[in-house]
Amino acid sequence: MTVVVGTGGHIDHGKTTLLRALTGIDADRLPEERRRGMTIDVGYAHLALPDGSELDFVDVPGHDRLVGNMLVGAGEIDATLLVVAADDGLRAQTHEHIDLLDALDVRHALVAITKADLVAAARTGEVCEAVAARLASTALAGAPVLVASGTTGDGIKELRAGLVRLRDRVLADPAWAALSARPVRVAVDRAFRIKGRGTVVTGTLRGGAMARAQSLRVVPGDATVRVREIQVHGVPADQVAGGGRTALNLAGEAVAGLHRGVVLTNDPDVHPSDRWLVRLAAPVPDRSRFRVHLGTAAAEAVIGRSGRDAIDLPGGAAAAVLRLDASLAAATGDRFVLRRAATSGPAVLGGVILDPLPARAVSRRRQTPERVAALAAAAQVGDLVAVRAARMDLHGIVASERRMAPDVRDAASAAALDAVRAHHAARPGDAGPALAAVRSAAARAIRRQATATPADAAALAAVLVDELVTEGRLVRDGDRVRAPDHQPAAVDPAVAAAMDRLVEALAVLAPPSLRDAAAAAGCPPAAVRELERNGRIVVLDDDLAYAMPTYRDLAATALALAAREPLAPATFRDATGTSRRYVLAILEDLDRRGVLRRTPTGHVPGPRAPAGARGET
Ligand SMILES: Nc1nc2c(ncn2[C@@H]2O[C@H](COP(=O)(O)OP(=O)(O)OP(=O)(O)O)[C@@H](O)[C@H]2O)c(=O)[nH]1
Ligand SMILES: [Mg+2]
Repeated sequence: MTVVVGTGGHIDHGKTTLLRALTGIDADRLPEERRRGMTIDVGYAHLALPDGSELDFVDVPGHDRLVGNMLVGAGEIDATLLVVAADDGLRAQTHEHIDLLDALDVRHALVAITKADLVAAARTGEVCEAVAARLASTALAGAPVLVASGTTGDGIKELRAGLVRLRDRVLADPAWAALSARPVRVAVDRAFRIKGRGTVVTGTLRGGAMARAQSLRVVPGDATVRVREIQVHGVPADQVAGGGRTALNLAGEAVAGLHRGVVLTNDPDVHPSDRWLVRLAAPVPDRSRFRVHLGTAAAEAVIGRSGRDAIDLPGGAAAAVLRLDASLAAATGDRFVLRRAATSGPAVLGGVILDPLPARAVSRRRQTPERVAALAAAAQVGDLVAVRAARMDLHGIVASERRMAPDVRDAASAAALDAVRAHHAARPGDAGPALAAVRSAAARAIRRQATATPADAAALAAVLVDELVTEGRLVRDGDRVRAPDHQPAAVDPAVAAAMDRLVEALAVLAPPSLRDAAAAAGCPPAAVRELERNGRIVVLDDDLAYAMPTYRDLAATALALAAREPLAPATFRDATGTSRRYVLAILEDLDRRGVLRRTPTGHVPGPRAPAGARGET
């Protein structure tokens, strides 16, 4: 596991020179950088330590116009090496970089006072004190301050030792262990093509180990790429532990579109999103505009802090919704920076993503200060279990995991039990309502409490009713449900047998006339009505009825055909091997129920067709 240290500090204060003295590597790799003697884009270096491990460096520019590039580097570091020139002291970008590192909550830092060879020791001492005082109120507070010269080499040995101690502090941080337990995530900082080799990207490897031939999602987007080759410091590796700088040679159709800012990951919690619920270090006015920097990406963002989104959090922090002009790869707990070029110097604000996919519609009513504060507290400390619970509480459901917040589950249970009780009250002798009706009642209750698609609500409701049965709060008899204390009136065994015979007679594609079939089975009219009410048969017209399972099959066939192209009666007749009389009655019935819709060219899926059958994906 390799720790990544990012430089910071004012232009020309000696960052790149210091890295060269420490590592022997010139991080200024671009011809223009070498010509002008200044860093323009992020550069990289690494240092082999006596214990055989390595330390990686990201070198950033100090120029005031290149703060965006500074943040590409600072977005994926574990610690910072803040550089201040003894002859110049704290300057504009020293302050700005400190503010940005503080906003990103970079808590591990080492300060190097460079160019000590140019001034008297007393002056160097003053600068040391000034830097320590400036850091006192930031995340970098208490950082050791060392004095060196990048040109004479004085103090470089001590600085290396200081970097080893810095690394050890990072490794001892529980946040580091938590990070390495996460899935793989690489925020791309460079993407380029090498002739004969294809596309190579570089970035800091977050999360656990990565191996050759592994597939990764490209976020944003829905493509995947395959890792063809891994290189660490120019040396091929079959596998790398998390942390550290990595170069990846990638295969897959999406490689051509890779660029700085995209994320390669196998983490299901990383989502492409242009709307985030966030915690800001301090409140800012509704509709203010900022540039947001996250990882190696950036976008323009507008703050939403009106109505439900204007929540104040403990410690002077504030919740807000950020609307971005582009989708970025985001996960709960990610830290970002907001920057605004104000008239009186640049303004910087740090934040944490609370929810990359904030609630919409019905679930928005659940966005209370208490729930958002609970999510913020969990995200702040990176407690993933607590984050999941708090996010479910905020949304009401987690459809993908078929889970509901306790209050939603309670409401849905109450609706299911009420439906059963109401049925028993209306028809005391009846076996109980149909399972489907009870599930529907629960599904409706879920959709009153939380934003859920009809299909998700139905799936959640089905699980819930099963649980109520398991818990003994409901009893299920076939496709009927009843209360545990409900005793249906005993049915005359002779009539029950006649009912069964009739259902069987109607379980064919072309059933006989209902009247004849009932007479043949010995089933009295009241028992026929009972079968219809209980959903065991479907009566299409005075003299045509089907057993329920047969009817369901026919309806499914009709729907499948209609989803492909408008369904003509003759096509349906041929597909089922029945006659015109039957198919017309079935199509009419499905039209009445809204499952199909009649058009001049034939029947098509109707407004109440199950999702997916309407040709929508
Ligand atoms: N005398 C002296 N000169 C130094 C020292 N460190 C850097 N310099 C000189 O200061 C100038 C700027 O050094 P760089 O290392 O490029 O500064 P930088 O902080 O990387 O600058 P940017 O990347 O543009 O922000 C160069 O001419 C260096 O030779 C030092 O310790 N002593
Ligand atoms: Mg430089």
